[in-house]
Amino acid sequence: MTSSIGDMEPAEAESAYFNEYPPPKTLPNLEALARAFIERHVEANRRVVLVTSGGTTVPLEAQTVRFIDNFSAGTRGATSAEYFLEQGYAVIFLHRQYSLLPYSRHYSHSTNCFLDFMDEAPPTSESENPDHGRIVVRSEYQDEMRDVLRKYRYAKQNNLLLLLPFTTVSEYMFELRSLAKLMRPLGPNALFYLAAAVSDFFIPRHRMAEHKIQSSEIPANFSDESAVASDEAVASDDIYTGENEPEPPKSGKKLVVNLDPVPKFLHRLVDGWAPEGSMVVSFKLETDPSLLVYKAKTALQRYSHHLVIGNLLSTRKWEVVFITPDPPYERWIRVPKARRSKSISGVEDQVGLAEIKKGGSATSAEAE
Ligand code: PAZ
Repeated sequence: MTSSIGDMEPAEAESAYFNEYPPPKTLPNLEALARAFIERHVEANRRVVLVTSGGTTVPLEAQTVRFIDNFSAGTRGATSAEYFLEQGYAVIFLHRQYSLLPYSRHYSHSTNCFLDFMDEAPPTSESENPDHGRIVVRSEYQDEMRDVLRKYRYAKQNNLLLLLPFTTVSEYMFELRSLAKLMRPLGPNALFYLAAAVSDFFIPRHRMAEHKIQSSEIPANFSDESAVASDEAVASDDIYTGENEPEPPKSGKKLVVNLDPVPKFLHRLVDGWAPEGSMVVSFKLETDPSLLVYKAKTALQRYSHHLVIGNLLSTRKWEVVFITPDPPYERWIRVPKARRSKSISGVEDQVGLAEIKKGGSATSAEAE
């Protein structure tokens, strides 16, 4: 690739990007699962939403030891997927591997260890061995867990939820493109709800180190052949991910990383990949409150889609701003203070999906 992807038109940037990377090995399998899922719901004339969730990684090495990550636990996506299911949608949940999932998020390993919800039941008869008693859900959690379990089972048994993972930004891009194209038969019954935190920068494959980047000089007379075959041994040039720039000092421990912009996939989704008449909702995360509305409005103008939901890192669980092409253009939605308490399982619900009913109006979590 001679010119930078950032300087190209969206369609040109798309082919440059996708030609540079091999598709993920799992893509054919993922496509087969998605095709069958979509066909089933086209037949049932059901609305299908593609929810993206979690952060993408940018590997620094082809055999990846180090990577740059994007912030996102997957709470927004997983919570929203549950609401979509409740509204009668089938959900394709494209998520960062090991991030939060619909329903199980209530009992995740990181915030709410599922073991804390369990107990050993007392023996029900004298003959029952107390050392091999039954494990039960603690009485105070029974109602909430029953509710979650029933909804989870319903979604599973009725094939309403398809879980598809990604890790790197290029996996995400390949999968998003394939899924959007596969969703074409859905037409206006398709909705894209893009809550994933996608890297804006990446290292092009041709500039990426193959092996683990070394922090110290490998001696020139290094000749241990068995070690050379391992991933610990690389030429010291690999420490530098830049191109046409001066070599880094060989003795220094600085790692200079030179990143290219990721092509603006939203352009291609709206203008090319997604079905005619489908709805596209994107999210915008900022940390500087003075930038949020400006950035969200700019995104809406640039990509001409239907809705940008803006949120700030520090307040994202309690307030979001909806930016729309039609009046009221900017609308804040806040969870009232009294409802900001944690649920029994300790996982906060969030603003977001309850307000997006295709063709309907916002209902819940109105501004204070
Ligand atoms: O996954 P989470 O609940 O921890 O965070 C959700 C979020 C802040 C990543 C999401 O609401 C969002 O803003 N996604 C888009 C991020 C972006 O601007 O790239």
